[in-house]
Amino acid sequence: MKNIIALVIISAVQAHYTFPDLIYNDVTETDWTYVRQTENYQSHGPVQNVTSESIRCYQLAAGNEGAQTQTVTAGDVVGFRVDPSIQHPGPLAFYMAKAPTGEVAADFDGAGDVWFKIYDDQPTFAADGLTWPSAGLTEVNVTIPECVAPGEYLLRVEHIALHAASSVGGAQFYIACAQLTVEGGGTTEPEGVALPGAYSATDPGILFQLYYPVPTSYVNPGPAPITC
Ligand SMILES: *[C@@H]1O[C@H](CO)[C@@H](O)[C@H](O)[C@H]1NC(C)=O
Ligand SMILES: *[C@@H]1O[C@H](CO)[C@@H](O)[C@H](O)[C@H]1NC(C)=O
Ligand SMILES: [Cu+2]
Repeated sequence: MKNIIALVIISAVQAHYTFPDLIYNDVTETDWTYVRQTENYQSHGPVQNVTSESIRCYQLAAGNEGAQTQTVTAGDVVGFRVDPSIQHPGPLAFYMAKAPTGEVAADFDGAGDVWFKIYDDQPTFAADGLTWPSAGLTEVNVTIPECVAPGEYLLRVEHIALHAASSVGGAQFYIACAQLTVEGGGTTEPEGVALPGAYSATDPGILFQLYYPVPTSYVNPGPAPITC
């Protein structure tokens, strides 16, 4: 009993989170059905080394880890449940990576210059501090761009917690990847970046002083989101 109480207190203090379930057509899947199980599935802790392999999908193990692939239509909204909620301040982003022709998402490791961003957000700036749109959310979602070519994809969610980001390695990355078959769509196959590779620990949006003096701008790390 004591141990359970201690664990509860520790997890409350740590305020960490995971993205275990894909949400599609208002259905929230059970944990790790369409999302590759992450290394932090128990601890809920973050990735802090942006050059480590963990920055890609934070996988517990290589391969698809038994995850299934959800079929969606380009233009649809797809979400992730947050366990328990976005508890730290910082930007939310989504990336996609298309598997090479002939390879299914379940076999795709996401290596190479394959990741393109489809969404990121900005805080509102006020004299008393920054407010992020994702604060406190228990689910986060994104529209699969209508123009992307149909095919097999990984969808990567990333929330960067900035509360301790004023020292190198202090930013906390919460990440997960789901497997999608995208139907419909257009012909766009955007240029991609590599993960790891796209981020440096000293990027202005990663090494960032959140509190005082109160910032008046924020530069999202990585490429700009694609536009259709
Ligand atoms: C980050 O990860 C890279 C690649 O695995 C490794 O070489 C480096 O030592 C790590 N840095 C820290 C601070 O752990
Ligand atoms: C997306 O997430 C937001 C914030 O949780 C929610 O208000 C909205 O209803 C969601 N949209 C869809 C289509 O699920
Ligand atoms: Cu935390």
